[in-house]
Amino acid sequence: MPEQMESPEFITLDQAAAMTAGTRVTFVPGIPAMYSEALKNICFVKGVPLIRVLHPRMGVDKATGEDRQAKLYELTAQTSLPTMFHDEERPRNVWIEQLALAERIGAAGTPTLIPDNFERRAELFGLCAIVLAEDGLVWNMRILVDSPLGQKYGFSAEASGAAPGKIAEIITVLDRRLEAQEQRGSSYLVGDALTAADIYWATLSMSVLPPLPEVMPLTQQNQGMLKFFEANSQVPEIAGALTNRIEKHQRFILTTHCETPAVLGGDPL
Ligand SMILES: N[C@@H](CCC(=O)N[C@@H](CS)C(=O)NCC(=O)O)C(=O)O
Repeated sequence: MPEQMESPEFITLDQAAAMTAGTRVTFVPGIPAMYSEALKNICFVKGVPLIRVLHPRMGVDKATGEDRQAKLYELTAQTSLPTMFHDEERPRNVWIEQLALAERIGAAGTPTLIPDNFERRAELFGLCAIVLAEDGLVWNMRILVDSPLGQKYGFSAEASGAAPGKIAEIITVLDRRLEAQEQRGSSYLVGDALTAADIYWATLSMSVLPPLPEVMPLTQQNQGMLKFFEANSQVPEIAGALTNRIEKHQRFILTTHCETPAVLGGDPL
């Protein structure tokens, strides 16, 4: 009998915006939205307690006829997730500023996710950017197929055609990096300890290499998304770049340093 899945509370965006204390982050219950899942893992490692906020979905509210994301846009001038509120500070909408905030407010004694050494820090942000930034692995993953989300993030036949090659190239850069690190006795991407690069890559790599249910549980809400991730791992160029080393690192980081099974809310299958 699988372990009973924890079901977290979610507050509304209005409630989150009205609060003046605590760290509030937007999620979709039951769905591992990749950037939200990564920020959740970053905050887990940094010991930052999170208050979960319902991300307003795209579209019009049937009752009021209003755009469901109008308030989100008013607060943040964008409509993606996660949005991160902390005390009365300005909301953060982009991974690099969310990471800086988590590092600053993180609990004493938790790992330093952004190296003090600037050479290592340059390596860290370079590796994170090819995964998270525009035209990185996730942006290209999203345009592998034509969808409302793909359309929002620049889908075209040409861009979609080039996406598998770019994704494979990025995976190979990370694989070569892990190989070089292994040769110097490190299981991590940068230096000799866990950094944000490991957490971001291990989490975002789920979009091309979905982990087992013990790590990412199936819910009624995420079946379609996990099937999409599974299909991505079968795209020949991507499959060709996915090594055992990549799989081992993903499993090691998620099961050793992150919360597993992932707590998503929603309805367990
Ligand atoms: N703004 C974020 C990216 C966030 C992002 O792309 N989030 C995806 C989910 S993981 C999203 O919101 N997708 C739905 C949407 O854009 O409506 C960043 O650059 O760090």
